[in-house]
Amino acid sequence: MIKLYGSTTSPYVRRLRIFFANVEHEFIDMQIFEAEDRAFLIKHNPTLKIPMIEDDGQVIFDSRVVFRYLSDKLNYPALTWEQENQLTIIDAANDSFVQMFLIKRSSIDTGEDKMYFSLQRERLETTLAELARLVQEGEFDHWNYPAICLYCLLDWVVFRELHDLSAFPDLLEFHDCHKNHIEVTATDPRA
Ligand SMILES: N[C@@H](CCC(=O)N[C@@H](CS)C(=O)NCC(=O)O)C(=O)O
Repeated sequence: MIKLYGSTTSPYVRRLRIFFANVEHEFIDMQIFEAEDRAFLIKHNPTLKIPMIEDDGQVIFDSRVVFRYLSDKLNYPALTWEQENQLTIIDAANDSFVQMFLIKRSSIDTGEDKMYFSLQRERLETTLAELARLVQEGEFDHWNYPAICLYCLLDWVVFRELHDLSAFPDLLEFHDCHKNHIEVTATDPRA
């Protein structure tokens, strides 16, 4: 059986848990900043990031590659180039949010006027604005993998109170519209 290593709060893990909803798998909930699980990660995954999977001895790192691996295995259609770009935009925003979150958890003031922080803030504005435009154009009307990834990003931002999304009503509406899927409620990090 496929083993999915992750945590209940990571938006990158949650997208796979939702995508894996109909695939038999074991979910291993890790505390990656605590000694025992960190030692496991160091041994098996040099990126020291979750998610990762293990399937029949094959270890795969990175949500995007795991998605590709599983799509191949299940004969799902590949993403279009437009969808690949949508994922890149979602991941760019997600990575910047993760960085800012970890910096804040290191007790550093991310509001400071520093180049690194302005680059992240600028990227968050451009990526969120583009995602809002794509939502408005109907690009996320189907509950497919890119839409799942967008939902997980937005719900994590709301859950961790990382950004005021009120300037992006389309994103808030999209978020609200998808909150009741069974696989979404089953993976709610607040539960
Ligand atoms: N590109 C990776 C990003 C994964 C990622 O950033 N995961 C975070 C958790 S949300 C992590 O493990 N961070 C640990 C760290 O940065 O030290 C993916 O898509 O899987």
